[in-house]
Amino acid sequence: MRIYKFAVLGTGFWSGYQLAGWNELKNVKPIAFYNRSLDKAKALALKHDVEFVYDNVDELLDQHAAELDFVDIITDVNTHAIFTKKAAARGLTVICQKPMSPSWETSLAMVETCKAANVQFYIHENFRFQAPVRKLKEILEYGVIGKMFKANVAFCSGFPVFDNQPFLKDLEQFIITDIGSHVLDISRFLFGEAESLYCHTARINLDIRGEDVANVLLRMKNGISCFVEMSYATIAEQESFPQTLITVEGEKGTIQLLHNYMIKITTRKGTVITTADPKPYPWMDPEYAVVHSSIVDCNRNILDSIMGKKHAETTGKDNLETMRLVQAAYQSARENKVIHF
Ligand code: 89Y
Repeated sequence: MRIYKFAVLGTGFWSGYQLAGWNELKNVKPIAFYNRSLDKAKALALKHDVEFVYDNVDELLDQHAAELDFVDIITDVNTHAIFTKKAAARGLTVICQKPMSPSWETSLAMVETCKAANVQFYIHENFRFQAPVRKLKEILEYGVIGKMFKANVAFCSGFPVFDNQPFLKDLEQFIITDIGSHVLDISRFLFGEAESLYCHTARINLDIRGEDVANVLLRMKNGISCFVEMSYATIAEQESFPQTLITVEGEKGTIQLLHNYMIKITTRKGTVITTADPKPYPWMDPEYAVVHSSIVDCNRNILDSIMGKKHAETTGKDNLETMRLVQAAYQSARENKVIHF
């Protein structure tokens, strides 16, 4: 069995789960870690039996490029472009966490840099791989609710997200990049591409720099009107973090993805209920269950592509369309206007 070797760039909060996700796939092995503070890299290396740690990316890449199959960039968004460029310059396949970059121009440049260097470029966009989202898509494809005309995709929470990821507090653009990149991608996954978008934003938590509420109304090319809402300022009777709740209405019925992965399908004949629990893994943090579980499926999809078995869903090129929506949402909110694509 060929073992695919990779380096991890960035060993913060998310990397432990990303590595645990890779461990579930038997033919991959991390061989080197980079982090700007070496101590964190060393601590994670100890856990994953990784010999080489660096606080200088160039050193890592220069010493290991020849044996690496890919790099997995798990740093904060501001460093994605620079690390992608460095890896691509060494001819390495790049996997990069979402959101791809803080701007449309930078995202486009990242895709073009990888294309020019003839290296594969993938975005680790995992929400569309969540078990309930996959199941919802499957049910929609059966056609039970007929022609769809309206949808609501909602990620509204009061979870103390900054405790685990304090750097999110400092982002000038917060929720549309952090969560919008996920839920707008889910909307594309379920309903196809958008033809127009309008967005309102608000900052409710004054301790943070960016917006923590965004309401985006999309007109999809197939006519569906899709309302995508996101908030980290929502005080709800039932906290839903980190679940995306979805309602889709069609001419023959309605499908709802509700709390705890419950799916309700209502037609004129009545309501049928099913569930789609995420696959559990011992390393998952129960507070992030559905997200952590989807890391494995996203990694598998990308690895299958690296192995030449099938196309990955979340290539850089595909994810550019999600980034287009993210940046259009900011522009729409700033200029209070509908953006047409
Ligand atoms: O960073 C975010 C993500 O990708 O999923 C949830 C999260 O950890 C906090 O918003």
